[in-house]
Amino acid sequence: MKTPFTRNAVISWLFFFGLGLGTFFFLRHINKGPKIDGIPASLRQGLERNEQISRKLPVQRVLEFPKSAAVLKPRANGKYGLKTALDSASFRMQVVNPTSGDTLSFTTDQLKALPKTEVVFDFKCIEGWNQITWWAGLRFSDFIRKFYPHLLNPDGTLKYAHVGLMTPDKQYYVGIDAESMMHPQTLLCYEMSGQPLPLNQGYPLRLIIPVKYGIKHLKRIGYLYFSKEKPKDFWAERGYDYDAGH
Ligand SMILES: Nc1nc2c(c(=O)[nH]1)N[C@H]1C(S)=C(S)[C@@H](COP(=O)(O)O)O[C@H]1N2
Ligand SMILES: [Mo]
Repeated sequence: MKTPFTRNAVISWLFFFGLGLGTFFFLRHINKGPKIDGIPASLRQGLERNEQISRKLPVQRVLEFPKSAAVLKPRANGKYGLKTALDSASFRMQVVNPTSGDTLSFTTDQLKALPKTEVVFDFKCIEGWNQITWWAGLRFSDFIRKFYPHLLNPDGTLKYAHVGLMTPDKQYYVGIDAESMMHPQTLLCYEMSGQPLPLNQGYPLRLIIPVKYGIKHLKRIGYLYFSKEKPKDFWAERGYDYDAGH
């Protein structure tokens, strides 16, 4: 009769016990080491290596859907930078010109004069939910071509590697690679589901950048700037992936 304690069974148990113990000490070792922006340095380096690889590939277009597929009232998520009262009459998007240092202020009416572009796509939050939503605004690339053509290379790419955005109170801020910002699906957005943006979803102006996770879709754009270095980023400082593309 066979017992559960055959030689092979014992070897297997010891093998898996050793593997578990090894994993435990390996993870403990990683966790005790130096941290970069909230996570172990080796994990951060892993994220950065992924980012270097994805930077070498062109940013793809995300799939678009018919408007009928969009939810009517998309869920609102994240209030950082929206807690300060909004004075809509004095609202401006302030853009710093990196060559002259001058700041230009844009009203939403000035921006609405540019061609209106719509996108219906699957909005994904890193918390694990997603929904098909419908947005309208102007392409960021159209904005640059109209107001900042001197910031473009002859091939149409931006001369600066990154764009930074901040809420008017500077409590929420993101940094985005220039290629994703100049992507044709990236909008300075003023409408959701065919209506003006609700206050908690970024009225009067927010970023919609379908090639990135929700964390990068900054609501209530107060400041926009161009940078050679990575701009500071609220969630990257708290342990998340800086790139947040998908
Ligand atoms: N100003 C600001 N913008 C923000 C956030 C925030 O906390 N503050 N949260 C982000 C996150 S995590 C997500 S998922 C989306 C959610 O957009 P929604 O409220 O329109 O669903 O907004 C992003 N933009
Ligand atoms: Mo999110």
